[in-house]
Amino acid sequence: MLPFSPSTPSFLTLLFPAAAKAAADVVDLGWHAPAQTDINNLTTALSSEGIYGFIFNSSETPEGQYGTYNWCNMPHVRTREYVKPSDEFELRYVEVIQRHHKRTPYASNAFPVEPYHWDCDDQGLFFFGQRLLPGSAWGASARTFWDGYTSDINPFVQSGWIGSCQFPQITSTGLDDSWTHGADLYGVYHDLLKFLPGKDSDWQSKVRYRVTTNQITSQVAGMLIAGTWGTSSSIPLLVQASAVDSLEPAYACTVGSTLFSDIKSSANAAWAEHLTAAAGLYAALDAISGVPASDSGFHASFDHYYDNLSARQCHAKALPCNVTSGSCVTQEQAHEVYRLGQWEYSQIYRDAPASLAASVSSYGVWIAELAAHMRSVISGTNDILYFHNVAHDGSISRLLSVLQIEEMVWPGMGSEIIFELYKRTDRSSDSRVPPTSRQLRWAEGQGGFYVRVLFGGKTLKSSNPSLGLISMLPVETLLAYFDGLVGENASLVRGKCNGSISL
Ligand SMILES: *[C@@H]1O[C@H](CO)[C@@H](O)[C@H](O)[C@H]1NC(C)=O
Ligand SMILES: *[C@@H]1O[C@H](CO)[C@@H](O)[C@H](O)[C@H]1NC(C)=O
Ligand SMILES: *[C@@H]1O[C@H](CO)[C@@H](O)[C@H](O)[C@H]1NC(C)=O
Ligand SMILES: *[C@@H]1O[C@H](CO)[C@@H](O)[C@H](O)[C@H]1NC(C)=O
Ligand SMILES: *[C@@H]1O[C@H](CO)[C@@H](O)[C@H](O)[C@H]1NC(C)=O
Ligand SMILES: CC(=O)N[C@H]1CO[C@H](CO)[C@@H](O)[C@@H]1O
Repeated sequence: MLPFSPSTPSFLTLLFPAAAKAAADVVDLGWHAPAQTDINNLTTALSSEGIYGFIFNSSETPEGQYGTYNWCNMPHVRTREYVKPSDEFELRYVEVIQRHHKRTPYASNAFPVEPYHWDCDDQGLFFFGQRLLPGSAWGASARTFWDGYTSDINPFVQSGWIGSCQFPQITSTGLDDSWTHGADLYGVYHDLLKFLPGKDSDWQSKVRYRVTTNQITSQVAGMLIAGTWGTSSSIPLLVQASAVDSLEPAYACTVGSTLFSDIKSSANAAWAEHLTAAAGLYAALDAISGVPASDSGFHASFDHYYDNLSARQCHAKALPCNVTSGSCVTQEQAHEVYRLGQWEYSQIYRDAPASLAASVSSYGVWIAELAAHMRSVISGTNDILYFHNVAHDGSISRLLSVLQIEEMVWPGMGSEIIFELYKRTDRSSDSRVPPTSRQLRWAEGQGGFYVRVLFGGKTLKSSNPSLGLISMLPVETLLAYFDGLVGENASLVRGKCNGSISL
């Protein structure tokens, strides 16, 4: 990778010239391999037992085990476990990005014959337009909601799942998880840290919520906001146009798509090896499900089987059986699917050296938006305290890839990454930021802003030596890393996506 050399004076250069220059000169923009663990070890994925102590069959994580990976409801910050920084650090800004909570499977992940129902008659999807202009002669909209049903007359049967849900739709218990998630965030950032304003204050001018155009993110946001603020009033959800949305991400990025396809192709020896080694498992699952061996969607990766099985288990539904032969998917087969799914996510987003370039190009716009939010807080031109994004596993995975997380996992339902921006207030204090050997501390006494990144409520550890354990990292280092990869205001991203800027 080329060292980052800004051609125009950036915000940081103007505000903290020495710090920004030092950061740009020394920050490491290269890809660094993740740690070797069971998750990215193909032998373990294929031939161990269980699923590494992870939870796949309930949203509840037993007390005392909170923080454990739970596919149905990933850990997030809560007052009980939250580690409060020392008093010399004053919180100035929080940006949260999370995956939506648990849902039905997607239509594409159903087996050819789906005798099982998923019904959603116990909830309404409220959907209506209403003028925002005050004093409109036509008044407020009725609170209309979608009431899914199947017609006895309609001869066209939708392929895939049957039932009154949309596929996908956040389930009722997934809505409950969303509410709890919101309440827990208020517990930490209001009750514990006294950072967010109270429920009866003008909190709406201090916070922003953002979703993708996939409706399930709005379903989560409504419940999350109610859980946080105890409100049932009208709240705007920021959303970009569906063809260019950076949060999902949905903007066209040919180079990024090609890099990801190459990782998931026989051109990648590790990928080819895992599919070959899993042939027996595939044959067994196909015989039960009736999925033809020629179905490329099911056989390009374990994604579809994983979603089909895990969505059922998270909702306490039995593993599927073949009504003709009577044989059923066993728990051990399901666990092997889950282990292989974890291995695949680590391969796609971390182990493959091209993963960084693929994620940088396809998620670079959101990265630049985050950087811009932090810059405007630092320069005092933004009084938003809290920005909350509701997104997808593809969003969280790309962000973990850009941050080069040391141990990649498939981000489960409700997975949460938080960026906390602090200002160090007490410069005379003797207490020092604990130095980590390879992190750069040149910014001490310069801007005085520091970042902590939490994943699943715990400090995120990066394999990139410039980032390391991202706890009170001088913000100049993180911004120089982001700028070097995507450019300030995403200036490099279109070029990286269309191949006019080499990666
Ligand atoms: C992968 O796991 C196997 C079986 O536990 C072990 O023998 C091997 O050393 C591991 N590979 C790496 C690279 O850690
Ligand atoms: C969930 O899975 C764990 C481990 O596989 C098992 O011990 C537990 O009994 C299961 N719980 C339910 C409700 O099936
Ligand atoms: C069930 O098993 C039979 C016999 O192995 C197979 O022909 C069929 O495709 C399987 N799937 C379903 C959904 O019946
Ligand atoms: C980035 O965008 C912001 C806001 O639009 C602007 O103030 C700033 O000058 C831009 N920075 C660069 C380097 O173009
Ligand atoms: C590729 O992106 C660059 C940088 O934004 C742009 O100037 C150029 O027009 C784009 N080329 C094509 C073929 O879209
Ligand atoms: C693997 C699996 O669960 N397959 C199932 C996917 O879900 C449908 C319906 O729930 C089952 O019929 C399939 O067997």
